[in-house]
Amino acid sequence: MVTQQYYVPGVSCAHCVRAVTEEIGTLSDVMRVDVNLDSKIVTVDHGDSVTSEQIVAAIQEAGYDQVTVVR
Ligand SMILES: [Cu+2]
Repeated sequence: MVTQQYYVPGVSCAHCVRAVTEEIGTLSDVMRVDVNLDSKIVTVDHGDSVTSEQIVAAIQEAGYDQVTVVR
C-alpha cells in the first residue's frame, strides 16, 4: 500500500470534502481518503496500481485545479 499526500488549497468546506472523497473513491484500489480542511492536505491510501497522476486528475475532475503532490 502507498500513502500519498496532496496539497489542495481550494478545499474549504464539507461539500469540498465530499466531492474530493467521492471522486477519488471512483478509482479502484483506493483504501482511504482523508481531507484536512485546516492544512488543505488530502491523504490517500491506495494500492500500487494507482498513480499520483490518476489521483491528481480525480481531484481536478472534482473541480479543484490547483493540486500539488506533497509526498
Ligand atoms: Cu466547499
